[in-house]
Amino acid sequence: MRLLVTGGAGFIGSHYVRTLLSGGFQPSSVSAVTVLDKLTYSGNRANLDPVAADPRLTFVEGDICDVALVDELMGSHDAVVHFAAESHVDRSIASAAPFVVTNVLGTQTLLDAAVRHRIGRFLHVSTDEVYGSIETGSWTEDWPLAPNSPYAASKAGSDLMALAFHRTHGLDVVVTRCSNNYGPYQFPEKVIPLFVTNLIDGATVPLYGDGGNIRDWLHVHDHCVGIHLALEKGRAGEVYNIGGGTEMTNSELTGELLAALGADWDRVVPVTDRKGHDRRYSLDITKISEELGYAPSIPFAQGLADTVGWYRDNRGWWEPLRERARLAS
Ligand code: NAD
Ligand code: TDX
Repeated sequence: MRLLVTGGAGFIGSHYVRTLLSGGFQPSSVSAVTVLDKLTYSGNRANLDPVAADPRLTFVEGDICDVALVDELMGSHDAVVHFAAESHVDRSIASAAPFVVTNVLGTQTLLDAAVRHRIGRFLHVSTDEVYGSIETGSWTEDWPLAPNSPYAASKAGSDLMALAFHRTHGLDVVVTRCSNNYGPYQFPEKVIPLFVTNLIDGATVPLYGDGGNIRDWLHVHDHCVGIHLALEKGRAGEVYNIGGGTEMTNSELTGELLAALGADWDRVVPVTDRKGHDRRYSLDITKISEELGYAPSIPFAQGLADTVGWYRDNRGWWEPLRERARLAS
């Protein structure tokens, strides 16, 4: 299988490509990988350095909205894993336009080309945020979509577009919806790497609202294992939730991070809440567990300790990115 990976220089996409080319997914029918990435503020070619010399890897710097480029690439591939997106909720509140362009139009551009070239499988990486916010219980895949942020609405648009291309054109589409990822190489604007790098630097951390919002944390490796299972064994036209099974409030998470870095609560600054801040996300992962044998394998305490250690050891990776984040905002 010749695989086209969009957004493969980002946090999750690069973990997927590094693991795939290191033989970390078994079985795997992938023989060659092309990464298509625009290298926006969150894209970083260095994320692929560990596998850069692999002859099976080709890197193409380009935009998923570029119809001619996408058409040319699609013709020489058998399957697509589509990660590329504008991914940060706060940026979508400040300016929604790039989210609609990349997440909706970019996905439609890829889907059109996939139909033209009769691509064998199109795996669309979606998010639990498309379901909205849930007070009690957990979302199953047939839950109605009710996105709240412009980011989530743009992801819901792309998610539904992918499913529509299956129903309308018979394209072999699989959609995965995952919870909050964490791990090494995550851009230091998301809450865990932002807080970790601020604490390492002796700075304060901004906790939104009352700190009671709940997220389900999923190690990026477990997420990628779930994606690969869905790519290899998922049923066409189906949606699979991928969760981590570790729900906690942002205050609880902050407490864990302070403890890991030997800092006190005086480093936490309560700030004005995010507009439209979803209270809780929670995924039911029965379907992917029973059909595809998925189970998260990295305990949160271990994953978080390893992640904190990685940021401690890799200042050279994140320091320039913090400046880039400031310039992009
Ligand atoms: P990221 O921001 O780290 O990476 C996104 C990548 O896409 C970057 O390399 C960027 O350069 C690239 N990109 C952006 N616009 C592009 C364009 N127009 N053309 C080509 N490339 C473009 O994001 P991430 O956290 O790795 O997220 C990857 C995917 O997973 C996204 O689709 C996101 O919605 C989804 N997701 C992420 C999380 C999470 O917790 N991070 C949770 C659920 C779903
Ligand atoms: O400075 C902060 N302070 C704070 O309290 C930031 C950046 C966040 N938060 C809170 C808001 C959220 O409740 O922490 C929680 C997590 O925030 P983010 O890291 O921005 O993630 P979230 O908004 O939950 O969205 C993430 O998970 C779903 C990803 O960014 C999305 O791409 C994914 O789809």
